[in-house]
Amino acid sequence: MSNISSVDIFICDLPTVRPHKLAMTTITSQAIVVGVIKDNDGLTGISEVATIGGASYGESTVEAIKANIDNYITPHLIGQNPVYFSRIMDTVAKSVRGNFFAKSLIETALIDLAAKQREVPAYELFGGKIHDSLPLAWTLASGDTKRDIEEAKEMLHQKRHNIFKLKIGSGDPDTNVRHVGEIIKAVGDESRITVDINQAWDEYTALKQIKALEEMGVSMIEQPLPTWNYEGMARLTERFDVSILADEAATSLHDTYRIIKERAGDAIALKPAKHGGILETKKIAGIAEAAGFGLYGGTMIESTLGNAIAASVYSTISEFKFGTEIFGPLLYKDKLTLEDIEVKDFEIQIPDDVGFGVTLDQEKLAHYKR
Ligand code: MUC
Ligand code: MG
Repeated sequence: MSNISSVDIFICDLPTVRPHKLAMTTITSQAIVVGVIKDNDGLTGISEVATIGGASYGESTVEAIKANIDNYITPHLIGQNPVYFSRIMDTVAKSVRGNFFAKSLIETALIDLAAKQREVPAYELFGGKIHDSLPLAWTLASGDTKRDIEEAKEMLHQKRHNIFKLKIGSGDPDTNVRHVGEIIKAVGDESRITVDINQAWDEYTALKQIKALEEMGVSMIEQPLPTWNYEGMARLTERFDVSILADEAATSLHDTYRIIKERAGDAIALKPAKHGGILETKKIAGIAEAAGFGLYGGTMIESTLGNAIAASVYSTISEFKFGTEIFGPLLYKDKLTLEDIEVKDFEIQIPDDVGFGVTLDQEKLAHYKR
């Protein structure tokens, strides 16, 4: 097996098919980072992480990811054997604190390279797949109720999605909850509805609005309170029957352990980038499972490459009580890989090709990189 000869990090901007409105930002173009690691035999491992709204969603920005990899992580990689990705990441962890997105980008490129050296799908390096396909939610977030309803009906018609997540953190809570009611009235019989507040409410707003959402039949409430409010999340979890999902708050293994211990939620949104890679994602899935927490296969809205990485690790996890939302590629006007994602009967199909099953389109990379 051949050792690592180079590490290259590219920042790209990909335009979306429509504005995607969250509490803290509206996405019209997504900043993503692509990692390319080569070995001495000329094989290439590739990976992607996506960030949302500069530094408004989370602490990791694309510029910081690139700078910290180039300066502090790459020196640990050159000359190493990628098959020992676990040992390499253990060494990196001892000298680089935090930087979960950067670590995820590197670890997954190492895994892609190691899998290509062995000519196996990447999931064979962390347990093998359990699922051939997984339920796939779509986020209705155009900012317009009528447009959201039309979009939902079209997705149902195409058998693309029958789980819809509504972004309701921006603007007046009463108006937003009425918007949820209208969508449930229009498509609630054929679909399951969840909401994501992206930390925007205080506890008093949450008490009033979650009661109304629960009565409407919403099946999951995602990150209603700011990340720091563990106690408030625990009180909401205790009070309501509807599931309270920790997303932005559930980042590192240690933060997630605290959520589980304090019951500051009863479900966890997994995302390889926010946890620092696939190995950490599997550990988090394990502690959540041990505590009886439900799992959700989350997304940072990656394009085809990052999405294939999430699909690969989620395929090895036994149960997603709330399904997955790895729809990212469907929100973009274009892609950086030769392959697209495949959706059949409301489920994303897990790619089985070598590595993460995707190849970089060099022309597209050259076009979209900064
Ligand atoms: C989030 O907070 O869940 C994932 C799907 C979506 O629409 O937004 C992202 C971020
Ligand atoms: Mg969320």
